[in-house]
Amino acid sequence: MSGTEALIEAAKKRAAYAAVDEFIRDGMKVGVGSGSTVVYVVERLVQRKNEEGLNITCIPTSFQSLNLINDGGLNLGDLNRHAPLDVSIDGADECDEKLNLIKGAALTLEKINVFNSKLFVVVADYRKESKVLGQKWKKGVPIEVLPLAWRAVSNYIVEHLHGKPILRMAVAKAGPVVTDNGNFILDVDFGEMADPLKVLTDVNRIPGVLETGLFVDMVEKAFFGTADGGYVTV
Ligand code: ABF
Repeated sequence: MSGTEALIEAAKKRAAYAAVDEFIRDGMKVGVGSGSTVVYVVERLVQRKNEEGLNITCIPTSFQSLNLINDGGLNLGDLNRHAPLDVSIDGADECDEKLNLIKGAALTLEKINVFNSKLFVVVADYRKESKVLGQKWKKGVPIEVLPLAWRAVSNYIVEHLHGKPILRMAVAKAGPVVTDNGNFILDVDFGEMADPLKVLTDVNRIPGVLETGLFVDMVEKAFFGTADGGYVTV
């Protein structure tokens, strides 16, 4: 691991540990997001279970987070039994100064958990913080689409919303990435988004779109691990 990679990993870990320690209490129902920063969230939850007997129920957002919960020996719950959740903790690909987010491919289950949580807390390293969405994350906004409609949705976005969509392909471009829900992902470059709510609303009204990876006005607090060995909260 290079020096920069080590700094980034340490920053993710500090953000994750700080968020868990501030927000998670015994008996809570906790939404567990996806991604590499969430690995440290679960690591800290497991530590606290072993050290202080923390007893919580975790509701996953992906196959990855389901495995993390099970491998860590945490109690597994599901949304139908446990909503409303007390808090969800998740990563992000970009977070603007109003705490709006661009999220990743597990966006639909992540958004469902967040919508059904009393609080949503974001954990990330310093590279993810920006003024305006689209300023830093250049891979586009992920949109989960039904496979039979991907080309129609893509064409509509080009013609009417002036976005540049790319169908996300699996490694070696053998075929499209398939989500945990059996759908495809369009990564759409909308440039910088001064009004992400408008983009979200315009996209979500297209038939065939399941959900969009823009999380607008959902975050309670964000923790960013910094490059100097600390973390900041917004
Ligand atoms: C996930 O966290 C995704 O929504 C987003 O893409 C990601 C951030 O990943 P990482 O923590 O690996 O940087 O929930």
